Amino acid sequence: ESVNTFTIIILGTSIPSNATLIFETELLNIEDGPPLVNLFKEIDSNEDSQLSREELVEYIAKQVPGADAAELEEDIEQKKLIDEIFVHEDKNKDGLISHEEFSGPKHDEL
Ligand SMILES: [Ca+2]
Ligand SMILES: [Ca+2]
Repeated sequence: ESVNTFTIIILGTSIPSNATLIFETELLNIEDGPPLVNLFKEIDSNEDSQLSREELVEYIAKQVPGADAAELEEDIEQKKLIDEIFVHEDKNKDGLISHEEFSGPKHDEL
């Protein structure tokens, strides 16, 4: 059984380790180095250059086999951690993470 660990730490090193979101997934293994994806683009499903909470939850749900966004939102622990991400990433507190605010991988040339 190959279960890799996907951590939301890829969203940014500014997130304290006690707020690390850990998911077991067979889809990703980014522990061995920086991810080669433009994560911002991956999460921004409506391409308005802002990450909404909804988009983040949907993205995370996609990484967890068998989970869906509604389930994640009902999980109090996950909810807390998603809140935590917004506290750290959403610098101007408008409820959206802009491309500028986002501290994870967000450039195509990475
Ligand atoms: Ca968006
Ligand atoms: Ca913001």
